[in-house]
Amino acid sequence: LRRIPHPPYRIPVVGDVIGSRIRSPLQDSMRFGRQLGPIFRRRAFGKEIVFVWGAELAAELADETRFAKHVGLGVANLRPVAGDGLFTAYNHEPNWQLAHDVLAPGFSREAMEGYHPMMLAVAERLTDRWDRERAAGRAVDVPADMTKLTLETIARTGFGHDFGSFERSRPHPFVTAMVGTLTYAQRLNVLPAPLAPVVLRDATRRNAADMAYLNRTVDALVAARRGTAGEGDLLDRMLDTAHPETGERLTPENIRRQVITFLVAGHETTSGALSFALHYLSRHPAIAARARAEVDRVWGDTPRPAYDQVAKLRYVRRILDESLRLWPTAPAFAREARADTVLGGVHPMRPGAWTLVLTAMLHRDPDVWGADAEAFDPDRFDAPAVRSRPGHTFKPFGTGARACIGRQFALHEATLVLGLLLRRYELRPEPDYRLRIAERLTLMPEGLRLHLEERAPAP
Ligand code: MNH
Repeated sequence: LRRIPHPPYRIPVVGDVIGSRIRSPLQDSMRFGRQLGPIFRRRAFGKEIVFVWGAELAAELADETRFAKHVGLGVANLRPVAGDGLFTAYNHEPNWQLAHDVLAPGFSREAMEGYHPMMLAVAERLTDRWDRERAAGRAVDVPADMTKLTLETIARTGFGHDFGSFERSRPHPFVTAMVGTLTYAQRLNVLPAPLAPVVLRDATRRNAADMAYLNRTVDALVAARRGTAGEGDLLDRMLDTAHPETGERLTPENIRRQVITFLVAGHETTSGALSFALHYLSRHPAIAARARAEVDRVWGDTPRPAYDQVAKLRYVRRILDESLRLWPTAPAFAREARADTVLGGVHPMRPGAWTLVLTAMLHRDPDVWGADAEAFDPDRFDAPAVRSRPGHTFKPFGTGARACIGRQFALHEATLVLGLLLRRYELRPEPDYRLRIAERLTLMPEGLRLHLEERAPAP
């Protein structure tokens, strides 16, 4: 550990508190990373965390023979909510493999094709709303509306449920409760365990109420389905599908955990990714124009693009990739050693020893991304550029066996929505808006509002 640099002003007991703020642990870590280099550590109240963002070290950590997912920090803090659900399960818990095998077909190409009409229907609720806002000359609240969109999408495609988000002026209480538990889980990271119950007494009580609300909502949703035949969505799989080899089924308690997991994991990060992409599009009119031209070319004037027409929006997809490069909305993931090993040839690790990969900084490593790594440029993702980069340098969806199961789902949904929005609107930024990042384990552009204009006719 002594070889690993840490911030210069270390205070006994409390640790590296200078330059640390409770609301921005990630952005603080990014700043420390820039000062301290590709591997560094931070200490708070006796807990020491090692961070890695150098591309070579990160590539080593992606080696599944030496390392595996570590359920720690924010992810572990979500265990009271999500238990042994897919995202928060320990590698050794049998319910991980069981749920993975039962649910993976829900993310196959055929399944995605089935979701496509529902995704489109939800996206049209969004454009209806935005048409009204545009007509009224009102700016739109981007993160709020993207959250409505992505929550309705996962609820409908996965669970045949309608939260009615677009009919509400305030966020659905499910979202408020979810944001509450995510924020709480992040706060626990920053505070020492013995202090948390005292400092966070009110927050802890609110968190218990939030968790109870999430459980009630999900239990009602599951109860409504039991005994009726759904249309083969994720919930049907959870309720009815036995493991193809062992014949095992998910237990009711585990189903509750999975439903919460998918409702949360399935919308919060996609919502952020869409919001960042819209921010950058509003700031780069030439890039927006090029994307719009692609949408016109690939979609023609079909009002409802078909499933196959979405993946053909290659440039729109690069805009998403580039947004996820700069602001990977799940900004870090943890890796633990499977056996005694030496990271980078100099840092010995015992079995179970872990480190946090700072994706948001890995995606800015100048050795990989160049001196202009901070600049938004979707051409970094054209085929020759991708081929010329070393492996394991772009990791917005994590890595290995425990990487994101919803990756294709998110990319299809987000590409479809960006295509529809680009085709319909010119996006104008608020003149004095400066990108600010809200952190609650995930990232979101705070206070982002855009003005919509009817798009200029194609030349
Ligand atoms: Mn998703 C795991 C990022 C969309 C469901 N997701 C992960 C991980 C990252 C991630 C990173 C790995 C975390 C870790 O190693 O600890 N996910 C994203 C991003 C988006 C996203 C950036 C959107 C953009 N995720 C989605 C969607 C769904 C989903 C959509 C569901 C429909 N994600 C999951 C689940 C896991 C996961 C479930 C856990 C998988 C496992 O461990 O088996």
